[in-house]
Amino acid sequence: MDQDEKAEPSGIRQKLVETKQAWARAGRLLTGQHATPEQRLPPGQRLVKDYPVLDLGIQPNVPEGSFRLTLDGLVENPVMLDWAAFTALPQEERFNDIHCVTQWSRYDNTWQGVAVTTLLELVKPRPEAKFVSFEGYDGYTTNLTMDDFARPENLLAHSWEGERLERQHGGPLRVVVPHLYFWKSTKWVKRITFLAQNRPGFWEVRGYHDRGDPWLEERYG
Ligand SMILES: Nc1nc2c(c(=O)[nH]1)N[C@H]1C(S)=C(S)[C@@H](COP(=O)(O)O)O[C@H]1N2
Ligand SMILES: [Mo]
Repeated sequence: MDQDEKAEPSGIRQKLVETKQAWARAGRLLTGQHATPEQRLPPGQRLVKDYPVLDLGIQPNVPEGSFRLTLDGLVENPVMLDWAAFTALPQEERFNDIHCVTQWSRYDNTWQGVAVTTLLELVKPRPEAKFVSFEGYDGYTTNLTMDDFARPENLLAHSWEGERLERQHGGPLRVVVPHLYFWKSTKWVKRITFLAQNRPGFWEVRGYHDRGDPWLEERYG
């Protein structure tokens, strides 16, 4: 395997990726409108009742027994948590709406897991940690600023609507950052790295916006 192949998840649905990249170049789905979160449905979105599945076409099988979550980079206390250690942390619930850049929004989702603020207290990011990079077990990556990650509503979720997250939705563990488009919420999360510099992820290097605020319609960069 050469360096290029290693940098990308293998087995991804290349056609799907190319289509979404072309949409980004063409500014597809943009309405040119802005709104505030008080307007519940962001511009250009439509409400769905089901729960669509969106990923690169690889849904890795990560049994709880072999699950490990690494938090590393610019932190005082880097950790690698197994399933027992993760679920021993204080458990919380969050209730929110989610918004996918491909235009669907889903209201009223209940999640259970560990608050991001709890994890931050555990690892203690250094003051120079201004960005966060995420990696999934499928090789997917994305990025957030520290400010967007540290918000109290954000969760690392193992359950949705009272049941363990299905594998197709990122089980055993996914990130849920509801104030940004859902591509920022890594499924099958494996590693969270704290950085001084921004590190754009899979979609960000393919024309998606660096931040992805749905109410500002930050679909493409
Ligand atoms: N690991 C990983 N996380 C991912 C993705 C992915 O391909 N791999 N896709 C993202 C995108 S584009 C969206 S819209 C949401 C979809 O989550 P869902 O399948 O539970 O609806 O996951 C995000 N997180
Ligand atoms: Mo998405």
